[in-house]
Amino acid sequence: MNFEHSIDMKELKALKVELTRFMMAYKFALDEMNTKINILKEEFNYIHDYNPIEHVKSRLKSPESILKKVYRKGYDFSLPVIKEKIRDIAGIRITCSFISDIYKLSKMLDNQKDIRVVDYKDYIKNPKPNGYQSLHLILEIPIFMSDRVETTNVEVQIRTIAMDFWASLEHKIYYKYNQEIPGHMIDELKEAATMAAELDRKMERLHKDIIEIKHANQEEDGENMVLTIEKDNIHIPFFEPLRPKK
Ligand code: 0O2
Repeated sequence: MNFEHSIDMKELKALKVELTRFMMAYKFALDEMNTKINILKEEFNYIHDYNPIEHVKSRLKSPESILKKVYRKGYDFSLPVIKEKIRDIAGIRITCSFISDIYKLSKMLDNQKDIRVVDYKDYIKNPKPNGYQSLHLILEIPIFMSDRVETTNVEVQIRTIAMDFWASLEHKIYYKYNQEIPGHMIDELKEAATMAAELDRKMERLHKDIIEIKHANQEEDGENMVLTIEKDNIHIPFFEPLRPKK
């Protein structure tokens, strides 16, 4: 009996190690993606002089939620099947300032050599019947572990502040009413989604106008060139070839 018990414990320990390594790959995938997104954000901020990314939130799906999803979808309870079928174990939600930023950002991610976009769902051009809008990407990225390279899926949802506001309220209502939302609320939510989309379009138009005015007013400032990287100012000495042409 003691012998049997020790075998069980060994198996349990092995399972724990296997599960931990499985989840770790997704945690590293999130770390890697967060670094990539931060670099894009800082570079974009510098080039275009505004911040396209308002907020980034990442989460690992809990083992309980993963198992619930496996059960709900009727998949086999095995790690290779879970890895192949459940593609949102690592999830990142990016909130952008404007709709055009969403597409710029998704293109920038797509252009990265080590990222492969394996699925692309545009719920902005084609909103869901309930009004839900967002751009969904499933990415595949390599994670370099000590003894192997693990190709890992990450789900990226990119949306504007208005879309995010709508989705979080809808999510709350959905759970509050236990998935049976009263008819008048469904209509009102849809109306709110249309208004949110109109607000996004208006804000984008205003933003474009502001940028145009800014460019028109920009003074030529060749004699005072300072590069600011993080908090360090690097002064470029003025000499003739750098003088801006009139
Ligand atoms: P959670 O807790 O946010 O992760 P999938 O079920 O993922 O295999 P599906 O249904 O094709 O495949 O995925 P889709 O359409 O890309 O949507 C997945 C995620 O998008 C959801 O994850 C939500 O986060 C979000 N989403 C999709 N539709 C809606 C919606 O109508 N309202 C809101 N508020 N969010 C939505 P999960 O797994 O449902 O939940």
